[in-house]
Amino acid sequence: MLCRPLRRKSRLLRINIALFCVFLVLLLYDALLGPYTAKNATFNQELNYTSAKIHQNQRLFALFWGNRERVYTPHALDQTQKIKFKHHSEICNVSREKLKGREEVHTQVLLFSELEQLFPGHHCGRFHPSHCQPSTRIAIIIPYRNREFHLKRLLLNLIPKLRRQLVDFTIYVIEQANEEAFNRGMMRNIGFLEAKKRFAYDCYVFNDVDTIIEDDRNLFKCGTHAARHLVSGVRRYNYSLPYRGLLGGIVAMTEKQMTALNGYSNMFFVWGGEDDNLYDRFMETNFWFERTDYQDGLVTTLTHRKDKKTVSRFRTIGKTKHSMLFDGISSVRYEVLYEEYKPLFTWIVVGVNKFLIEEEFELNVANTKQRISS
Ligand code: NGS
Repeated sequence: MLCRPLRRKSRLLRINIALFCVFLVLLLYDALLGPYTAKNATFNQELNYTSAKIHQNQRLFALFWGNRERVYTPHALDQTQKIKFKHHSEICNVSREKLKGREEVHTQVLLFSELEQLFPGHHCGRFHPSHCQPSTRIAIIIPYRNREFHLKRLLLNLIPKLRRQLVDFTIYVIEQANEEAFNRGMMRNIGFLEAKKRFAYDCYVFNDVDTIIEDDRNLFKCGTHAARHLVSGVRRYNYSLPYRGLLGGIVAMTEKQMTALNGYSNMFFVWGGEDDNLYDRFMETNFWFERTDYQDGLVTTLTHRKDKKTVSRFRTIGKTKHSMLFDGISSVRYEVLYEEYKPLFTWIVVGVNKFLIEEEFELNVANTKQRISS
């Protein structure tokens, strides 16, 4: 009789002890493995939002609820709006003589902290010349994933050239978080929308992470009548272009031009085609693009292992005339998973859903076909 409640109690005690042990194991895992992974992340990869950026006390929570984190820098957006730069009456004037001209591409890979020391005076990704009033404010959008070496090299080479061009510029690094195939066109669309949300820039420059301008006379600016392609020759093609209609690498567009084209297609996953699709979009509108003069627009592209190409990209290009009406900035769906305002760039990590995007696209194609045939 007496034993029964005791046995129940001891069973309860055993469950409690077991739960406590599980808790201890989790604590140990967090204490031992947590710093290890975070440390590794710092050495190999500084931009690693899943392990390095999850704050220590959030890690246990992440263990239970998955590591999809929403860690916003508090009030960072307000801070960017609050930064006041002295207004100068004298408009910045860049004459060709004051620029350095063509330079050898620097190949070092510095830490972000070293880059920040090298280029002081940047706040939340923005630089504003200190002695004159820039005539234009531009957003530079860099689609990104797993290419930290390239990003560091690009910043090392691009920032000094832009500083000499005396423009007010803000760099946005748009990272696709998913394991899914990379979609450069969509990252460009998202970069445009996210930058526009923060400020109505006069000009949006889309710069691939592996494309480095060699000459500071290749001015980062937009044209009122035409968009601009800032690449006239690529080093690995012996400073020529593989074909005349190439629109890859670096493109500068105003909001008006971007909106008229409905931006880039969201349908080019993996590698290639989104720039050819952009070319076709120009053909369908009244807008056109011009190219930087040959001697100013030479670029070096950094090498990397190319992802497997998809055959479907040619099919998608063939549909541009109709699909550009529903496929682009008007239809891009994404979720901002993380954002951080670093001195040299604003880092925005986004999640996209390939399945939903493709499903919506096919549905729209079918609807269009039906409308045309009836
Ligand atoms: C074409 C791609 C473009 C790409 C261009 C240059 O074949 O997206 O090569 O490539 N078009 C298609 O795949 C349909 S590059 O020199 O960057 O290797 O921009």
